[in-house]
Amino acid sequence: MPKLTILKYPDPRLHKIARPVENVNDSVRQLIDDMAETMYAAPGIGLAASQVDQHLEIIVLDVSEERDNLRVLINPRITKAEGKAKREEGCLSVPGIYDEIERAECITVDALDRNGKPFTLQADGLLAVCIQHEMDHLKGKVFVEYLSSMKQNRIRTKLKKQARQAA
Ligand code: GNR
Ligand code: NI
Repeated sequence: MPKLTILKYPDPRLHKIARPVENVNDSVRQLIDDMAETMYAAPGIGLAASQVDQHLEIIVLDVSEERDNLRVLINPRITKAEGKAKREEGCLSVPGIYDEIERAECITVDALDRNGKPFTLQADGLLAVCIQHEMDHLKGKVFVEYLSSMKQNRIRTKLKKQARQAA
């Protein structure tokens, strides 16, 4: 069992804004390892620290079929975004809800790796979608907030009911 718990929408802690990591030290690396374990166990293709109530700019991702290509982005910044693409998204913090969201098609991202070393990544397709989805979490934004308020209300009601029944 992974030791981290994923917050579920509409938990207000999902709306906290993450702060940049100042020093990529062993405690940051421990959090990254725990996040990766939690993402793989879920299973999901990405996880933002915000989702496990750690409000630091840290993302883990793995969009590979084989689940053997973990990517870690610390303090990510999008430096270039081109095109638009619509794709169905889901979220581990909003279980059972899927809807189409429009995002940039191709992005260039600067970030730090798990050793604090800067790198630049160009992404398109599912990886680009996932990075933008995770960066939204760091800003306190959950994908359902792009949907109409009627859809958001329905989702809130459904998830509150699910949480009640689970309790
Ligand atoms: O596991 C996930 N799948 C997914 C599918 C389409 C678009 C985005 C995602 S991210 C999601 C994991 C998650 O909630 N990350 O924040
Ligand atoms: Ni998510």
